[in-house]
Amino acid sequence: MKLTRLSLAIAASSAIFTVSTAYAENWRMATPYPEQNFHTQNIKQFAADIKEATQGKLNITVHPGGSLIKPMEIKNATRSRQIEMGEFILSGMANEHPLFALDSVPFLATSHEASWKLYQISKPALEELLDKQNLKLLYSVAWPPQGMYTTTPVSKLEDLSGMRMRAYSPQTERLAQLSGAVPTQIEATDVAQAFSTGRVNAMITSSSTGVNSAAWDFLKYYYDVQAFLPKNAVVVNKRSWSSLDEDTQKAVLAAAAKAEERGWELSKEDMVKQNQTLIDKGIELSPGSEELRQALLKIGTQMAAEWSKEAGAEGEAILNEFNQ
Ligand code: PCA
Repeated sequence: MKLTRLSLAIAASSAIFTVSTAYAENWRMATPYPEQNFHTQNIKQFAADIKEATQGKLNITVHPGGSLIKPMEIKNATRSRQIEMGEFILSGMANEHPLFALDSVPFLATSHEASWKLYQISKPALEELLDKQNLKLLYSVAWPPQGMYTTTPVSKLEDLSGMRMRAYSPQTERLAQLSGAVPTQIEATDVAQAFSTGRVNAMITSSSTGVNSAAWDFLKYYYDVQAFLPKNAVVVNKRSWSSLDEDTQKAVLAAAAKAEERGWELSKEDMVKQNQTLIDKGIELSPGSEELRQALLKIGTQMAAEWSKEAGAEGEAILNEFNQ
């Protein structure tokens, strides 16, 4: 076939186009939580920082709220390189390995300070575990402490008996079971619907998720028992990571360190701010009765024993260091 001058021009310009697009990497990142949530806001800033630091060489598009990949599938989608980056809640994967459940052992680490300490101690093991799964840990941020939301007042454990409790991890499921409630796995973005249709009438989560789902529309009580602080992890596929040049990798690591620091601060701020929002919106917020707290503590002790048994020597070493 004879090449016309026009087709030659098109061929030449598309060659230039190919070169310039190969220069800019466009990555997709999936996250589970809604746009307004502080983790999501932090991730958006993280992506913006990377874009700026690399002068547009690495451009990450963030898809929040499980819109691109379902929350529980984000980790595997990143692992298989369906997407390059993802955020997931570590304890959501607790069935894979006890290390993923560590931050959600009730009443082991109940403040941001204790949770940070536990994170630092367990980080090398966590990085290694994720590395084996073809994932590089970029950073991790805790949620505010987890409390109990209910549609009817609860002053003792028996009041939870038979309640339909929303769970988001094997640990919250176990906690519901041991409380005498019936657990149902529901994503954070589906909480409002699950309550309004009567599928659940209780949940364990933070004030952040309570506010993000406008809990005052469908329930009345929040017992701020501060049971544990689960963490989200931001990971990148290892092959995608290796495809970046050294300068870009450095820019990503610097942005990740900043995002981690900012995220923990945001989490502390959100706890105070959203507890107040719940009160302002008419939720009855209380620390919970002594009787309820003692009963939950007892459940926590049992779950800690179960965790230790499962986690073996590695778990014991982490707990020993934490308790020093
Ligand atoms: N919010 C998330 C996880 C922990 C939290 O505070 C949720 O409820 O799914």
